[in-house]
Amino acid sequence: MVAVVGDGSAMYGIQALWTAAHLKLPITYVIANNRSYRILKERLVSMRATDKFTGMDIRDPEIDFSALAQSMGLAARRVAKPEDIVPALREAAGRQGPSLVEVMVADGFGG
Ligand SMILES: Cc1ncc(C[n+]2csc(CCOP(=O)(O)OP(=O)(O)O)c2C)c(N)n1
Ligand SMILES: [Mg+2]
Repeated sequence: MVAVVGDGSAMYGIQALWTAAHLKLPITYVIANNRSYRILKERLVSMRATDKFTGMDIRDPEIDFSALAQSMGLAARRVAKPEDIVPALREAAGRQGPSLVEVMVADGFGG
């Protein structure tokens, strides 16, 4: 089973990773890390015609989701190159318990 979630959304319930490790659930978690709440920025631009973003960056400090997952007992890997995604997913699927693949993606606003 694969669960795909944004970095911001992942922070609403990151403790679920501990539960998955505790119960040894066969789930591969994929976090798309764009260091922001991109959807909120996109909506502001398209519906409010503004690019004044308040509290929508998750950068200072940046969150290391792989380290976060490892601290809760998951095998985890950060991927920054597209060609590394499939091997990382295969590796994760081959494990018994839960794994996390953190995929670094563009934030859509130049960063
Ligand atoms: C508990 C909760 N708080 C706030 C929201 C409002 N909300 C919807 S999407 C979103 C940002 C999601 O950011 P992310 O998961 O990083 O997705 P991105 O658009 O960056 O890919 C927020 C704050 C929500 N849906 N649920
Ligand atoms: Mg995000």
